[in-house]
Order: sequence, then C-alpha cells, then structure tokens
Amino acid sequence: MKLYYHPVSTTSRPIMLFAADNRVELEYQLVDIVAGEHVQPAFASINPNQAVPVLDDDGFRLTESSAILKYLADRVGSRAYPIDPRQRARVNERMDWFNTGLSRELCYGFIYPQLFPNHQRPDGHAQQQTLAWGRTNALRWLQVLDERWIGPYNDYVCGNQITIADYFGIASVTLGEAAHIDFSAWPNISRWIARMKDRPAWSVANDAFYTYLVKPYVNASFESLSLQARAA
Ligand SMILES: N[C@@H](CCC(=O)N[C@@H](CS)C(=O)NCC(=O)O)C(=O)O
Repeated sequence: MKLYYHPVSTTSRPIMLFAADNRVELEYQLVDIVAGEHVQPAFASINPNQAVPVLDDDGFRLTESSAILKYLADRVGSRAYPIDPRQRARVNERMDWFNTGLSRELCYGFIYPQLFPNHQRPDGHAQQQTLAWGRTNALRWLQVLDERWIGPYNDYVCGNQITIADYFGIASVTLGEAAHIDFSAWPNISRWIARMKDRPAWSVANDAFYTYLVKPYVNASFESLSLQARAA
C-alpha cells in the first residue's frame, strides 16, 4: 500500500503513527505541499481535493485521513477500531467530533490563519474576527475534550483503550504547539498528550513536525488561547 503524504501534515501524522504502531507496511510517497506539488496536474489527478493524505491499495484510492485510518485498522484487524457496534460507533462519533468540531475551530479557525499565509484572511479586521470566533469555539471544544471525553478517569478519548480516535485527534491538538498553546490549563488533555507522546513510535511519526513546523515558529508571536481568554 502506498501513502501519498507530507510528514508535517496534521492529516498525515495520525496515519504515520498508526502504521508504525501496528507495523503496517506503507510505501511512503512524499508530496511536497510546501512547493505546491499537490496542485500540479499529476497529483490533482490522484486527488481532486489537492491535499494529502491519499492511500493507494492496489489501485483502490482513498482520501480523508479519518477514512484511511478506519480502512487500515480494518485491513490489519486492529483492536484500535473495535468491531462491537456500540464501541465502533463511539470511535466514529469522536472522530467526526474532531473533524467537525475541535479541528475545525482550533486548527482551521485559529491556528492555520496565523501559521499559513494561504489561510490568512484578506484584511486585518476579517483576520481578527476569524481568530476571535476560532478562539471562543476552540476553547469550548477543548473543555469538552478535557472534562467529558477524557475526563479524570479515562486514559484515552473513548475510555481506557487506545483507539484510532486518539491517533486522529492527537495530531490536531499537538498542532497547537506550533502556535505556542500551553495545554497545562487542561489537565486531562495534558495527561493524554503525554501518554500519546510516550508511544515508542511517536518520534518516528512526529519528529519532522517538530523540526519543520514547531521549531521555526519558536520566536514568532501568536494570539493567546488560554483559560483566562475563556473567562474573559
Ligand atoms: N479532510 C482532509 C484534509 C486534508 C488536508 O487538508 N491536508 C492538508 C495537509 S494537513 C493539505 O494537503 N493541504 C494542502 C493545501 O491545502 O494547500 C483529511 O482529513 O484528509
């Protein structure tokens, strides 16, 4: 199976970590999204969305990182995607929640517009409104993640077993490190981040992210996202 990917991408990192943890053999095909390779006809014909990741399993092409994780987990019979209908529904629920809730507001609404010029709004007023909206909603979803999904008693987002929802969500949350978000205000999220980072394959899947996205922005300034902002 071939994975078209970029090692820094928030949507490729979950698949790299899952594949490394589960010894899924993938042929990694780098798509240089920084140089714009994804918008060139060669890749656009593979994925009309012009985005990574794309899985190619013997000609069966699959886009969407959430769908790819589910497919790979099924292919290798991973316990991280339970077969029991209710347990599986819970994992699906949390993955949809990350996609349409936390990731949409935290990554697309608050971090990307500050990190990437192509996500920046066309004028300062629009940018400030976008960030204000993203901040309010990201804080809301982080509170749900901290207090309800993980809470004080769970190790992971669906209980005490790791699932593909953890692989999926951890990349979006740790993207916050590039924008200097201090998660210590959310104790259960912090505990979960530490647990995920303890996985032996974490560095294999994430070193490039820290080298090429977190480190270059270490002296940049970002809008804050803190519990104080939530209280304000
Ligand atoms: N919903 C898609 C999003 C894919 C996506 O946005 N990928 C980003 C990398 S994180 C990308 O390729 N961006 C290129 C661009 O938008 O220019 C998924 O989960 O796979």
